[in-house]
Amino acid sequence: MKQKSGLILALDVAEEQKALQISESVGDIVAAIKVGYPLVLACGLDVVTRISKLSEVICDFKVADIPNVNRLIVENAIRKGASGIICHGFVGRDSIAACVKAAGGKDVFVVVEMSHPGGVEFYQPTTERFAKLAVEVGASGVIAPATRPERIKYIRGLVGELKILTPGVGAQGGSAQQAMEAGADYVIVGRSIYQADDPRSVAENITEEIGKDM
Ligand code: NUP
Repeated sequence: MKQKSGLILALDVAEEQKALQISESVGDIVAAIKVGYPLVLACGLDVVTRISKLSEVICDFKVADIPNVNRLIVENAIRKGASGIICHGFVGRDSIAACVKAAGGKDVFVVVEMSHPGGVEFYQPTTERFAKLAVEVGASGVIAPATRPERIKYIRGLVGELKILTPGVGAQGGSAQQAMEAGADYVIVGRSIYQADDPRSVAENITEEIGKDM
């Protein structure tokens, strides 16, 4: 990912026209646009190709299957123009390694702790193992919670130079600036941007807020 800014847009809308409109308006100021099931299940995987003309695309498919199926999912996303993919950490070394191999040099980000309250239940006790696994299999980075900046700091200590992408800013209560100060490389922001009357101006405000610390 080219570091155009520290902001990644999570585009969880379900209408293609709206998705493309927002992508066009912020494509030049975000580092990437993250596309997940809400958009792809509504519009089909070709939406990835269309958005990839406007921005780098990260497919947040939270891939969590056996190695062979992980490979098939990642190959599909990359073929459609994704430059990165997000997979779950809990499926184990072979499944994550299959994603890295199938990505063929494109970015793979491993979830090591989720941002919602339930993220402390099963993910948090095992974060250290997932983070070490991400390093060992050659992932590009990890997903860590902006809702718990102290955990970003802790995870930074485990993953060294790997990229830390952090969701949970805005609607989930996290602060972009605090997340960056704790050691994140990118904040992932969805509703605060795509539900705003003027998504571009919100995106600009966030890039300015975090820009000071980069
Ligand atoms: O732990 C995670 N938390 C999280 O919110 C891992 C994620 N991938 N996400 C994603 O980030 C979530 O699927 C959504 O697309 C985005 C946050 O959106 P919002 O809360 O800013 O609307």
